[in-house]
Amino acid sequence: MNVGITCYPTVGGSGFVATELGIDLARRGHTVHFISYALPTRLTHLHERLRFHEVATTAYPLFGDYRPYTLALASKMVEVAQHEKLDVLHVHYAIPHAISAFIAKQILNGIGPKVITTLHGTDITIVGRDPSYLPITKYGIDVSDGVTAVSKSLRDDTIANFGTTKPIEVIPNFIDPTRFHRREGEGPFFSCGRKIVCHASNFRKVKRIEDVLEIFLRVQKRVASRLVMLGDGPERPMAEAFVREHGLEDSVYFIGHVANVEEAFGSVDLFLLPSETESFGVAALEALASEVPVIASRAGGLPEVVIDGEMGYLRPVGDVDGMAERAIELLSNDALRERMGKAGRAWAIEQFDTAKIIPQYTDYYEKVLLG
Ligand code: GMT
Repeated sequence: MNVGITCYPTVGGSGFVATELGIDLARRGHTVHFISYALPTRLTHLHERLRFHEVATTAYPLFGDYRPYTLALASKMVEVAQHEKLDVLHVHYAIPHAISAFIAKQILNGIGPKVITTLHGTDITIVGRDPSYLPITKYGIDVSDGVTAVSKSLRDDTIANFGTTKPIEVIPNFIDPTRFHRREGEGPFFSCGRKIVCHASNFRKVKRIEDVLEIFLRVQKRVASRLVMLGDGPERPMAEAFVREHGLEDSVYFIGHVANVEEAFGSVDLFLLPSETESFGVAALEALASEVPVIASRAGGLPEVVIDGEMGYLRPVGDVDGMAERAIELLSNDALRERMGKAGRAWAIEQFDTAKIIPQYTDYYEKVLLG
């Protein structure tokens, strides 16, 4: 198949998932055309069947600060669909990608690719619910030829928020277990005999970064430990101020964005994801595959990824005391941590192995193509 993929190229789960899907499709013999305003962060892999098409938005004084990206993207989709004979145009994150794809399809007047929209999370639970985007998000979903969601929870939220009757196929996010695995003694954070607690995200409000720090504040009083913060974003200045205020400079490391997260995850002891909401939580899955137990909030799709009491613990959103208590328990008990770590990896492979999930996408493409 010739597959067009549009995603946000920046650091974020939807872009990572879209990029890894594209790379895997290319390895399986499909030709994949990424269409976006910049090269997706994780598209570092060279393959003869992988192409990138940059969307340029020309400046014009009348546009002011508002260059019409949605329209430039639609124009590029038309061009790529025509010249590369796309069978499927798979857009990740509804806003504005589903609408650009719809416009492209209208321009192509029935001879273009089928449009499949994958819903990822905040496009439904936060941004898409905002009155300024709600009608257009619902419309983008309704006019797509196929719609997938990364968890049952997100599918249910979509139906509840938008009242759509569009069938939504649940295809969960996936993991390559050969990339994410335990790296005992070889990771970058092994030092000084302290336990390593880790968080990774884009440091947005929804991640509740302050809760990560509050949990660690309690943990480090009881267990010799360090907190490794991977990623960056709007909440980082607040987090750095918190660390200074509590005198934690020697225990909390802000690493920033890292390209090879697998090396980091393979060498930590515990992963924290206390988000306000999380449609899936790819980072939690990456930790599980690396044999790292996860403590997360019982929110959104996280209970579909982390089984409470088997490979970590789920607590209500904001329950920093409960999460800290469980973190202390896990960090103080090597046997328990190891058992949960192994259970998490086994579950990740059983449920979310790339080898099982990618065929669900190609089967779905074929189903949509058959109409
Ligand atoms: O909001 C983010 O954290 C980024 C966002 C994205 O679309 O880039 O992540 C969402 O999609 C990921 C991939 O499917 C999911 O793993 C995340 O749970 C989801 N984020 C939220 O629901 C908050």
